[in-house]
Amino acid sequence: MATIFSGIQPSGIITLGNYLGAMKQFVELQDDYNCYFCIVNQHAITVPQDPSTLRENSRRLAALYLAVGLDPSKITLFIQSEVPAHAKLGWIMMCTAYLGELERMTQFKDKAQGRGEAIPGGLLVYPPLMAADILLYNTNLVPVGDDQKQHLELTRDLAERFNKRYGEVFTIPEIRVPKVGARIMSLQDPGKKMSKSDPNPGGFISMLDDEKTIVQKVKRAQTDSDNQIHYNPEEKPAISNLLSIYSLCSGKSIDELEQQYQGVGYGQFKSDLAEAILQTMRPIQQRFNELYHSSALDDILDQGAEKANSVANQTLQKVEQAMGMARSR
Ligand code: AQP
Repeated sequence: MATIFSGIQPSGIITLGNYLGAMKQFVELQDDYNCYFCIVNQHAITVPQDPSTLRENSRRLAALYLAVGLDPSKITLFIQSEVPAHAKLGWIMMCTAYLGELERMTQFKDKAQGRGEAIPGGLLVYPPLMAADILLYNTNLVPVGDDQKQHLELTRDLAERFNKRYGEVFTIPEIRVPKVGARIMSLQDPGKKMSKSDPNPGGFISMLDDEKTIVQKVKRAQTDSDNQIHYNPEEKPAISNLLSIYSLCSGKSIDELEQQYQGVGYGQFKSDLAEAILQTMRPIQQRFNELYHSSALDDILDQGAEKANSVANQTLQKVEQAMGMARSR
């Protein structure tokens, strides 16, 4: 069975964008792949985090992974910092990467902007740590949103560079990006992707927002100048984004939705869209509430860490052996 690895940062409460772009695919894949899903808290600390909020968001994220439909008897769910091999291989991948290629990463450029001299070093070396996350599990496929494509290409380059120098140690992973929903945009600025750490909460729908907040956020979402419900991401980015969200939440195709809303105004469209989002979120939030305080969640994370440690340590051993870092007796 081929292996999947994917991670999400507990850098806030995950958004509908994270769900539609990443998590929804995980659920579809869990029966056919050997799956590792990770709460990447070491990535989250590449920008400052409040300790109690980080702890809470990590637990929330664990509960949400399961609440969306992942089955712990089929998948391995764990917290990155509980598997020390990630940081160890991360260092080796940092030594494999070149400064120029790290500086070219668009996420680094975006996140470094406006920080003056106080750019955390972790922002620059985020991609080699991500490469380590993936390579430790001999991953064949990485399901992610469109924004992570560049990091994935770098992961492949680093793995190939390492294999060329030290022998065939790493499996070269493929990327899987969904056809629709790969990049859900901000509700307030359709030129920017929806992000859980957006300082403007009107830009994103959090997976734990209450019903009133969701309805309000959809009502206030930006639209385009004419009053037509038509999919055209270049000319009508705002309404096209809402149509993608509607399509993914309702299961109706974009063509079907365009037909349904011919001659209908934005008001009715938005109120139906809010209802489609609520129908997607209600069962998830209900399962979340059951799981969040349960000790079963800790048991699942303990078992996940045990399994992940055992696989990751084997890969790390191979790497250290190949590089001459393991002592021979
Ligand atoms: N807007 C999005 N549309 C589709 N997919 C998205 N993803 C993120 N935003 C969107 C996908 O979600 C997964 C987890 O992302 P992450 O938490 O590791 O980091 P990120 O991509 O930087 O996500 P955020 O929400 O924007 O986090 P912050 O605000 O902390 O930077 C990935 O598969 C990602 O592609």
